[in-house]
Amino acid sequence: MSLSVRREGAAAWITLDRPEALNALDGPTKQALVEALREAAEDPGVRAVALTGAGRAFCVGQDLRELEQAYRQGRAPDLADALERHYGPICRLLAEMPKPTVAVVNGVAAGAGVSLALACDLRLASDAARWRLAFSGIALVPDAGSTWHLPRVVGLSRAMEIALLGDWVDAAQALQSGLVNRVWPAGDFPREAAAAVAALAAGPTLAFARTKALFRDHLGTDLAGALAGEARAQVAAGQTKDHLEGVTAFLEKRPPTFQGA
Ligand code: T3D
Repeated sequence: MSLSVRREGAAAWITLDRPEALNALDGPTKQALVEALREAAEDPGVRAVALTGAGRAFCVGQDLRELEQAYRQGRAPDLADALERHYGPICRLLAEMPKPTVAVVNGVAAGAGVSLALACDLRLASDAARWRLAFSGIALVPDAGSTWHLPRVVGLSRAMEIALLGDWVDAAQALQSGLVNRVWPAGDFPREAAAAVAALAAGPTLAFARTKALFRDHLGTDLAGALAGEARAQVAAGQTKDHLEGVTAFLEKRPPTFQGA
């Protein structure tokens, strides 16, 4: 099996599991990822989703051996199918998931592997991780949402640098540029990342879902539109059990216990 899913409390952990190919994305892995993300999105018991890789890599992007025969015969491959059936849906499922999504970047990330991490809400990284957009190395444009996400995450100038110069980005550079949110030493990484994911899964899930949607929607909205969107979302958030629990817990001087409802 090229992908595994396990539950840790209310968090779904999806592990790309082709360590011998550095978790390159072949057809079955991409299809399994689409299905795992759909199930996580629809399961109300799942309140956070973590995406990680088995072995020394997070994900090195498209499996370049999948179309080896066509390439060796000098035939141009049809890339539309993979984008429409897999990369597009995977990117949207991660970005639009109604609960937090976290890329737990344990090791090397390249090509569409970087795109997947960028589609997540947060990126937590081991100091052993390194990043390369890599598309230019095979004369392609960045895809799977990375032309949309990367400039928004690190700014246009840095995005151009990462895409055009094609250098490796190490953990320190990734942290400095905002490409990742947290970096831990490799030895501490599994424990620290698990704790961060567990904390998100114990959070106010509906408020998180609305927060994600507001940030994304308001990237293309003027201030008046953003204020109106916030008002609509806040009225709904104010009706949730978790809002009542949050305020009650504050008044009772205790930590809140959110149910994601
Ligand atoms: O086709 C389409 O649909 C187009 C869409 C493209 C989207 C993309 O993602 S484009 C970018 C694709 N990714 C890359 O270009 C990265 C290719 N990999 C590398 O450059 C290197 O593997 C790394 C620098 C990431 C790591 O190097 P290293 O020396 O640590 O490991 P390695 O020996 O190169 O790799 C270990 C194994 O993984 C090796 O297999 P082997 O020879 O031991 O049987 C290698 O072939 C395999 N592997 C690494 N990357 C891929 C891969 N196999 C298939 N596809 C890969 N992308």
